[in-house]
Amino acid sequence: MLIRRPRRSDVKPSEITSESIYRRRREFMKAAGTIAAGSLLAPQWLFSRTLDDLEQLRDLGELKPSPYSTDESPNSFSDITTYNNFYEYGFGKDDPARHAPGLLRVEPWSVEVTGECEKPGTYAFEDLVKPHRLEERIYRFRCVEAWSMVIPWVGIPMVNVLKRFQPTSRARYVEFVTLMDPEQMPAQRRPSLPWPYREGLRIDEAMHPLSIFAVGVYGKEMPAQNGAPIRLVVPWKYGFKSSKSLVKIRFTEEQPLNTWQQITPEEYGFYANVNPEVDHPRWSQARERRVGSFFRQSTQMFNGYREEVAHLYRGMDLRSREYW
Ligand SMILES: Nc1nc2c(c(=O)[nH]1)N[C@H]1C(S)=C(S)[C@@H](COP(=O)(O)O)O[C@H]1N2
Ligand SMILES: [Mo]
Repeated sequence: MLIRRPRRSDVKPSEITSESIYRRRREFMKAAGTIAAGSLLAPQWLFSRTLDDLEQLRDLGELKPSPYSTDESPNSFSDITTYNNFYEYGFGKDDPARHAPGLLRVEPWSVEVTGECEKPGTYAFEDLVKPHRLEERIYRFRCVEAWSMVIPWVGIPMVNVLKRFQPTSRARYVEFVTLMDPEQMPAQRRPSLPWPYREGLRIDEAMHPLSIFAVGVYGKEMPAQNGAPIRLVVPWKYGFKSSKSLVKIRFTEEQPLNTWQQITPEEYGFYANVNPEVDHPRWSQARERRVGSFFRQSTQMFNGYREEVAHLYRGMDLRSREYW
């Protein structure tokens, strides 16, 4: 089934009206003493390109707030959509915003599910998302390059989606693969990376309540440059773990090889948990630059999600290369 909706290329980074409204409403709701951040989606008429353009998605006006959200101030819509890593569109931070919106076709979109599960198959994007209530998750996001942002994602807990595929007892890891299509992703014509981009998680990491499939930011559907129409977000890990524009989910028994580990295993591993005490071989990870702010700030263990996730790594020496 093909659903008509406006192309994401219509979302311009300069289109920040909705963001200021969002912020104002947030302030207002805070003042009014409510914590229902998720209900702060502006009325439909305020947005030209909101998630409710996804006609088939359910109850978008009821975007669910989450206790996992930080109350740190989110970066601007402009920061989030013009300073990106999406090497399929080039290595420059502004390349994705310049090229992805005009080239990436997200309609129709489907995700192939394979490997160790009872319900493999090809799922239309709409069918993947429709049964779930969308949540707002305002997360810290830390790139291994030592910059960070706070991003108000819209998404679905990954566990809720993965459970539907009924992973078998042999499924110990999950692999997440990005679209491979040099027509839509021109840098794939060159072997700058071993395409397609792929990442993986241990199954318990994927099932952790903080892990989400994100389908939007700031209450709008996902901009192309951020990995439309669906990408992972795993906030306690370095940003490279979150594959964009997802087309394949594979349950595996063996630990999958992720793109960056494949290219430079001496620099990147599989786990990539944010850790201020383990430096990158070429730079320190102790501090980070919050995009838009002048001063550097300390990086927190597990990007500030230690309480939630430390138990996943009990007994592992996180300094050892094996767990980089
Ligand atoms: N397919 C794909 N996914 C990707 C990347 C990429 O180059 N290609 N870059 C990763 C890196 S290094 C980061 S920091 C984040 C950036 O996400 P953002 O642009 O939405 O902030 O996407 C990650 N996912
Ligand atoms: Mo990154």
